Amino acid sequence: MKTLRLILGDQLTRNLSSLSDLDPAHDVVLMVEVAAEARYVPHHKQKIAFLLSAMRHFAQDLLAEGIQVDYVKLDDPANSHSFTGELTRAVARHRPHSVVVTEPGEWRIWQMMQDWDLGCPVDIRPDDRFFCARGEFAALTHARKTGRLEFLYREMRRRARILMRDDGPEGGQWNFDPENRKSLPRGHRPPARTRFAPDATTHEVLTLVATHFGHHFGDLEPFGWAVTRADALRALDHFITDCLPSFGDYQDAMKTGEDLLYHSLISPYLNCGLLIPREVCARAERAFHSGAAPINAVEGFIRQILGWREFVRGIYWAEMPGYAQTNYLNATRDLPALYWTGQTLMHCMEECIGTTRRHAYAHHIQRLMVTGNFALLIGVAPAQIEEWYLAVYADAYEWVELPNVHGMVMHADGGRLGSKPYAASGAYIDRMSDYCKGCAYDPKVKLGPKACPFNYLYWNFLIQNAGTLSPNPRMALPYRTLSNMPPDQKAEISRSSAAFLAALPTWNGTQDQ
Ligand code: FAD
Ligand code: DLZ
Ligand code: SF4
Repeated sequence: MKTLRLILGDQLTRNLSSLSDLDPAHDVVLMVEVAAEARYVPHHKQKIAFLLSAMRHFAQDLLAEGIQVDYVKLDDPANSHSFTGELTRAVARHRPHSVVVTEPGEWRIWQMMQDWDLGCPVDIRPDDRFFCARGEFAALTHARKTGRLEFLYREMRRRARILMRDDGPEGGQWNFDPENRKSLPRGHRPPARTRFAPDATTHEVLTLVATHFGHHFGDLEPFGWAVTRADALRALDHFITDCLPSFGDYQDAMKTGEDLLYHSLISPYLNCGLLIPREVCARAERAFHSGAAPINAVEGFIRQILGWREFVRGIYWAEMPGYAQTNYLNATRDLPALYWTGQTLMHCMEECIGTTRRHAYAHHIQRLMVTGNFALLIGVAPAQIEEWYLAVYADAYEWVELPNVHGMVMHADGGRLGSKPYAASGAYIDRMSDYCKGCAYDPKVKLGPKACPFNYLYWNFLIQNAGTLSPNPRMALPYRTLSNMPPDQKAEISRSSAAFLAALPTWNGTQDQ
């Protein structure tokens, strides 16, 4: 009996649930390049190229294994450019007994699957690449209003027996964060990073992307992402050997001209299936046991994957579709044009948008405390800043982008993900980076034309949202400071903020630049 097995672009692993019982003699694997997926938000050119090239390489690997693959290319004249359209056409071509697919990463595709009427049964299987199944998150974190991330993380560590010694945590602590978060010493040079030269398949895809999506945001070349599992494993090895030992120390640091620091750069691979979370955690744990990396680095790294990554996915599936609709702080401002153009006198924003444009990548603190913090402080409409984050990063899929932006950055979920907004003034950016040294503004100046905009925008944000945020016990300290502030200083903060915001161009709605 013939089964048609649809593999989506973020499901590029041979160990996928939808391939587990594949019968090479009868079954057909379907993979489709569809413009709808590149355009539902205007994805960064490198993101589209990365995924299409990884899909084509994965199809080549399956063919080499003797598996029948029906691969529809983007420039196929008969391509309907949607998952439903291509699956319907493939069912007509192959007349399968059934269709098998692994559950998708995004709600909109999940909804699409519920509406499929293909004339044969459709088996939608769980995605077992994650540590925590979609259905068990709510039960695991139920009845916990605070500390849900920490609870889930410890539970996942116990269950997977990662960094455990007998029944307790390796090193005697679950969390080594207090040892992390150093700023980079003056003159310190992080290691050069392994990049991968495009092969013939990638070159073909780069031309395709330049032709069809040349007007999208971001540089297409130089392109250095791994597009095969073998190269993704090489990238992981390079990280473990050269970067993991210092990952914890400099996890939150930012430095002009150093876009990548000690970060792993593996999120695009984890999210599309080239790497599996379990193997990455196991590899990091081995580095600790062999003495190659200290516990603060290894625990800090594993917590990002076993803790945060699982937690945001759990929130997404527990709360969608309503999650995306909330707007706790009633933020309505249009996205400033500088997010797309990178043109601004704020050096920190210029750097973080610059790395985004060059690499389809920025590290966590750049996303959270610079571009995210700015959007929070000026009250950008959540849907607009969410679309930007979903479009510009090679690792962005809604299940992981939305909770990070809607919840962690914008506090639009009223605290479902984090108990308070990560609002910060210029002092934080000055402490964790060297950005302020090259800036037109001064982080030590609070008001007036030389003042760092983050300084007055921070207090303006607290003033504007006092009704909603001041009752939050975790916001008690800044609101106490605000209540002791002289009225004329508050008035000046409001004036400086209004003048700054009035001069901030908004986006005209097209991606052409
Ligand atoms: P490292 O710093 O080396 O961390 C290791 C791994 O931990 C990452 O590869 C990632 O898989 C995981 N991780 C770390 N933090 C998080 C987190 N908060 N949520 C989920 N996984 C995490 N991550 C995405 O994968 N896709 C996104 O679309 C995305 N959007 C984000 C938007 C905002 C506003 C913020 C604040 C964070 C976002 N993140 C997203 C999380 C994080 O910034 C990226 O995973 C990380 O920067 C990827 O780089 P890296 O692989 O070098 O990570
Ligand atoms: C992001 C993306 C892009 C740009 N193109 C494709 C594609 O042509 N074919 C495909 O199968 N998947 C693509 N994807 C990834 C999908 O958007 C992703 O699989 C769904 O959003 C489910 O998470
Ligand atoms: Fe950013 Fe303010 Fe520092 Fe300039 S002074 S780099 S705007 S934090």
